[in-house]
Amino acid sequence: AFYDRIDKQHMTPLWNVLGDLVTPEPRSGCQPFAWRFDEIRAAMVEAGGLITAKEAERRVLILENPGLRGQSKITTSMYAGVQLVLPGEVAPAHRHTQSALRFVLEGEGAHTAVNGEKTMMRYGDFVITPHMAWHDHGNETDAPMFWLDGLDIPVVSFLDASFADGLGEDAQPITRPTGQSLAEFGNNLMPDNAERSIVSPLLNYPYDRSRESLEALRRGADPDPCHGWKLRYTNPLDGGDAIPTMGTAIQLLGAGSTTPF
Ligand code: 1HN
Repeated sequence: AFYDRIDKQHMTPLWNVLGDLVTPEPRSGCQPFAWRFDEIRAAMVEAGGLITAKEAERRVLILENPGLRGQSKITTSMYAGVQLVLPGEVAPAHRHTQSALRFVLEGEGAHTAVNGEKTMMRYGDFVITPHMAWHDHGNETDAPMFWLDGLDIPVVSFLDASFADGLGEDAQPITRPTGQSLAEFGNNLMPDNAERSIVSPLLNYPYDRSRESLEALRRGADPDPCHGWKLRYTNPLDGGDAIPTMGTAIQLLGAGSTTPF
């Protein structure tokens, strides 16, 4: 009777839920699952025949964790999807409070523009789009381009902090030469007047450079027994993660190696 009475007043007893709120160990609805690129690719090619990148705004198939279906989440805190931009297509300019990262899965030469600078994307590149940065994509090559998107959508939703707007244009004005951010920040150098930021000023961490570092380590250093040779993508301004809400790293595992749990 007490519970019924207080329920009408929007109150509920802690002692009935405490054990579910504060658990002795993390409890996750996530389940381990592997998506195969050949299956994703086939579905994306089909999607390519059904809707254009422009019509879709972003032509993406969301990877939904089997334990979290219907929530657009790959883990409790992350969204992921695979995006296809066909030759001649554009994904129009917009911005939002969610941050995005991209790992290129197939293709070479399509571009992303971020905050007035274009970066040409190649297989294996790691590309970031910080929160509230204008961004658009285009593919002027003659081959389809696929990449994996990761966004901090669940974190931003948790804080009720989603804002977005469109530029009303396919492409934003380009105000900086391609490669400028890499020239400024990619060689352990930075402009004299660079302001500190918790988000990396680098748009693209090219795979050829990351691979070169990993190969040098493989030749000269023992692998970590669990992680192999692993390097984090960093923000050169403060040594933190490239995007603070989603830590990222690139990892090389020796052929035949297994890692302990
Ligand atoms: C977005 O802006 C992109 O810019 C991809 O490529 C996926 C998923 C949800 C919200 C915004 C992109 C997205 C997204």
